[in-house]
Amino acid sequence: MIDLSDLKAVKEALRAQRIETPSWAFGNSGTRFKVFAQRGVPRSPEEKIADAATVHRFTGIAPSVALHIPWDRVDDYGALTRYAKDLGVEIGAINTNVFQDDDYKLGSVTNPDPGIRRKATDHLLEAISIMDATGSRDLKLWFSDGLNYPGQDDLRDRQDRLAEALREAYDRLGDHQRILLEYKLFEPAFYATDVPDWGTSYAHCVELGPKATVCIDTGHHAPGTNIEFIVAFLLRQGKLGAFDFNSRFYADDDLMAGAADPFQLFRIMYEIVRADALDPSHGINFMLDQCHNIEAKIPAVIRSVLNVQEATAKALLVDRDALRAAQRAGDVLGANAVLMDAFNTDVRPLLAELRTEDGLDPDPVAAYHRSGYQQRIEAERADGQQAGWGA
Ligand code: AOS
Ligand code: ZN
Ligand code: ZN
Repeated sequence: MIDLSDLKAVKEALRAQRIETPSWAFGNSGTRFKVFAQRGVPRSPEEKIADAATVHRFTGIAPSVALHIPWDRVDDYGALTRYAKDLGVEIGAINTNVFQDDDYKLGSVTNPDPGIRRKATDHLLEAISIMDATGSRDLKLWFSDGLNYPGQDDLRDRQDRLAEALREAYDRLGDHQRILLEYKLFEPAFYATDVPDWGTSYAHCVELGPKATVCIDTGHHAPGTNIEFIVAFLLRQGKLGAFDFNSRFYADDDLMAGAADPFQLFRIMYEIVRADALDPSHGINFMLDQCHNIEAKIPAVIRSVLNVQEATAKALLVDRDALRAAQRAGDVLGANAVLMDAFNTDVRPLLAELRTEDGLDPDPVAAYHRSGYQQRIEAERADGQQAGWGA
């Protein structure tokens, strides 16, 4: 059993933890079959930011919100940034969208038509200009580009086109800005995807230079993939830039982080702790990328933040000296037991204590329900808008 009495260092590490919420998690979303509308969802980027600020108010560890262009397009990004600041949050990663336009049927930056490639690359450059105005560090790129049929286009030419667009965006980055290149095994393309896996993303990032790093979306792998290995590998190479946390049972389900496989989340967070990469100064952006199709959105985002926090607390509890000793001694069962001991520890009392010490409610979800915020937004926001996916 782990001794929970003297945990000063663990608490300090948890206090420094930061999780970024996605603006699109607060809006209506659904599957390709149906979008179930909810009452009180945001009608504007400002209202999404207000909801993100509410999540931060109850959790204390979610002080930034990622935007998505064009879903969060406004005339004055400086004003939006100030609005966010006044509510106690910052604007985080800027996500691009080169997947919701008829022009992109055959791809965006890898499209065989140079005119369409130009349009897609210009969107990436526009996103960097928005980052200049918001002070954002991260440009997050996910390309839906790919092929449905063998022979449809030239696999290798498409890599050249991708590299060319990435280079143009990279060269436009300011000193403190960087590219996060996300990968995804399949969907919407089914035969071949142009950035299908971490290796492809990693290779492009290496080619680009130090300001390009990989974003791991936990829902974007084949079943059974050992994600913590990818985390460990990329950390060792200094090429892990960010996470899009969410849960998957089958494909890119975008369910709440830590809901489907809390053990996997713990194993991932252990690799982060193992590399001393939890602190924001290390530069990893721990984001959520989720859509709450049937559950209430704000409590679901709060729950997800808490799930990541719980997995982190358990990872911090791993007795690393004992683990290393067992590993060096070749004690297979002993080493495994050290890890499982931490995973099986109930960290909820510790986290409740931490929140109370920091002036937060020990139970953020219950506090949210008591706060009256949900009733207020349901009354104030007559008709919400789509998050974008169902639009
Ligand atoms: C798509 O499957 C990805 O997970 C992206 O991160 C996407 O850009 C994000 O969900 C919002 O645009
Ligand atoms: Zn993602
Ligand atoms: Zn995804």
